[in-house]
Amino acid sequence: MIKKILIANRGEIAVRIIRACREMGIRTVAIYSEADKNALHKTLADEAICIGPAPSIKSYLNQKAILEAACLTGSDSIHPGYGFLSENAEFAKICEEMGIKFIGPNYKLIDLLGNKSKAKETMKNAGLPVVPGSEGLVLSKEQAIQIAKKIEYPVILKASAGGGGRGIRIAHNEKELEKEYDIVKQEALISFKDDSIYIEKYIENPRHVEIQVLADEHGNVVHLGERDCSVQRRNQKVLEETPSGILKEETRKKMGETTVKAVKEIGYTNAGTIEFLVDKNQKFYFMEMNTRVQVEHPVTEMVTGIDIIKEQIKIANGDFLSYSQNNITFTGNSMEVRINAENPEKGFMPSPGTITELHLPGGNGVRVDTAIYHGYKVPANYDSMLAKIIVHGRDRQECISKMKSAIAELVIEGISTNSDFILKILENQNFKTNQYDTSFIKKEFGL
Ligand code: MV4
Repeated sequence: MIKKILIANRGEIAVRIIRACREMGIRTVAIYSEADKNALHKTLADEAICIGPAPSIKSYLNQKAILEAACLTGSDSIHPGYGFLSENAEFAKICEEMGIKFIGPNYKLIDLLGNKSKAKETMKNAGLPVVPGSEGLVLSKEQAIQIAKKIEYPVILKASAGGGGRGIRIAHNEKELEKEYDIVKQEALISFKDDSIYIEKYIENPRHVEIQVLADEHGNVVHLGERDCSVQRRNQKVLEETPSGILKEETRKKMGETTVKAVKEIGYTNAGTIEFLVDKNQKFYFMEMNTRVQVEHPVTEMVTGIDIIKEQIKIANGDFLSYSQNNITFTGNSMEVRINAENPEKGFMPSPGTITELHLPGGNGVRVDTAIYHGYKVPANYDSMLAKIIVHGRDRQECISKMKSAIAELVIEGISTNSDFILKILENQNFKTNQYDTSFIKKEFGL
């Protein structure tokens, strides 16, 4: 029985997890860095332990310090949140060996799915459609050229150890491929200490659509519909919504069903997200699987009424899923925006500092997930996300109206934020009419 969870994270997601635990009667242990001694997650948890200096590498990524904190506090499990150690297979393995339940899938699946080339092969074998390309890794420049001739340009080179848009290069012809091949190899070696790459056909102007799944430890798998995350700036999501405005009901059904089948097939457990690219002809292709809870999970919670964090904990506890596919229903639309401490006027440069005035929006169908408060000092050491504003409406139009109203109400002073930039997205004609894809921000705002 899970009785005490150490939350190996900070910020809004740590607070989100603490709240779920409190509702469930589970004790919580916060870990915090020296830069986070005034952080909300430290205050809200039942217990808190300082695990090191400000830099992540010495604190939130410090496996030894975190595991010592877990032992010292008698924590029976660890929730890793997102980022940090959440997709670190080695950490999940050590947890298991120490008899601490890692709230996520088995370390072998984290390892497998973290290797993007192996993940693609595995999911292809499990029945998911994939983009045509190399079968596994590309071992030489000559082989890359051969495959590109067959699948035709443009092509995309991807680092197998990459993911989330890191370590990818596009080539429109053989000359570019020769150049980009060397660059992606070199970058992968430096960034990931692993220069293995694969190649595939470059899908132009796709949508990024992902399916949320829950899988218990008894072989039951359900999906919670999709999230459209096509509004991104340099591979960073800015706005997410559900349902996707482009999916036909038939496509949605097929995506959900094939995803559940594949997830069952690979023996995955806990919460997971399967990312797809969807092209103009409603063809969908498996990209990557994320083995953690995601930043944008609230939009799914809004339309399904399912608490994804609570489900993660129940699954880790060995419980059966509380839902079967038949009793999962989807009501209305939901949209989320990420408010970041950054200055769009200065190339979105991070803007840490003290929040001197604060008013967070609220009201019917408006949810704010955040760990900031009046007088809080945003440290320079971590991700710049300050808050997520999530709205729930009858339809997409109502979501846009609610979001504009919520942002108009938002007051954050003392630091710069991207809230005006988000307003411009919400007022953009192509966004309003659902005519956007992953290149939307680049095309519309030149960013
Ligand atoms: C692609 C692609 C087009 N064709 N693969 C970027 C992040 C990583 N998850 C995969 N990515 C892409 N892979 C093929 N074969 C376009 C992207 C891509 C992208 C995907 C989703 C959201 C935003 C994106 C921005 C640029 C490129």
